[in-house]
Amino acid sequence: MKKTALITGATSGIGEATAYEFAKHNIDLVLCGRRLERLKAIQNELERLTNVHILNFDVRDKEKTRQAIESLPDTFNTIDILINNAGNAHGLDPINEGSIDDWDAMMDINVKGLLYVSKAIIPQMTARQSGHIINIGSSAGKEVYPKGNVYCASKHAVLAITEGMRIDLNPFGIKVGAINPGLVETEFSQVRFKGDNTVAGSVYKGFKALQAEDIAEIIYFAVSRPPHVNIADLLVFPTAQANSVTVKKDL
Ligand code: NDP
Ligand code: 8X3
Repeated sequence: MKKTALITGATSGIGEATAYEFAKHNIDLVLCGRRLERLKAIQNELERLTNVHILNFDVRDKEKTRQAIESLPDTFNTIDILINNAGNAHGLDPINEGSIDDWDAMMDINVKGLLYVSKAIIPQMTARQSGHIINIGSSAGKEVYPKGNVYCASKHAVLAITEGMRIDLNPFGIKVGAINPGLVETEFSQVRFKGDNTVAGSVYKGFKALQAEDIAEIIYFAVSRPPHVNIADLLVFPTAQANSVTVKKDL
């Protein structure tokens, strides 16, 4: 039976690559993000391979999030797979210098946004007693690094929520897991450093970072396991990275 996946943050990086990977494997797609032109362009590309519906909303807006998901047409409203991927870091500052706006953005998008999307989709999964939720955490959800403070806290929260979901949704046979990447070369650092491409580019200089496609392949692996297998928690680094602060660079 053909499955339908809803992917948040599908306009770039890991979410976009996951959309391409899923389309290759004939999974129907509901692609979400704020940048409508990008959503349309990706839809245009992927409709050659599978059925694609786009939803344009900001995960910080709980009402818009609910309405967008409620608006899904019959052919797309059975979500078998939810990929909670939308998120970013905003700033890299010591806690004594951090911006409250940056803190709000990270907690509102990475934590509360993930909850709003999940709240809109979980009831149909519990009703059907089936479904698969993958939350994109981070190595920053497993350790705290200097100046990572609130971003790390948001990703620690994603891991706690993932574990809570897995426990509470266990009676319904719903799979829940987290994929936690280390350094992935996406638009992540452009967002973190507010468009300063020199600083953003320097994050990935001198070593081969993970690519969005590497994570997309792992996400597909997770969703394509047999019914009795759930990948609960996976930490993925580039070979050059040993932990958040130990990266072998040849500069
Ligand atoms: P990108 O910046 O390339 O992608 C982020 C995605 O999130 C975009 O599609 C963006 O879409 C979406 N997004 C951001 N804010 C909102 C919002 N308010 N409402 C709806 N969608 C939003 O980064 P990545 O692909 O790297 O990041 C994806 C996930 O992976 C994030 O959760 C990130 O924390 C995590 N991660 C990234 C790592 C890395 O090194 N790159 C490592 C570990 C985890 P749009 O702007 O169109 O709304
Ligand atoms: C993104 C990876 O190391 O910048 O979650 O926090 S890191």
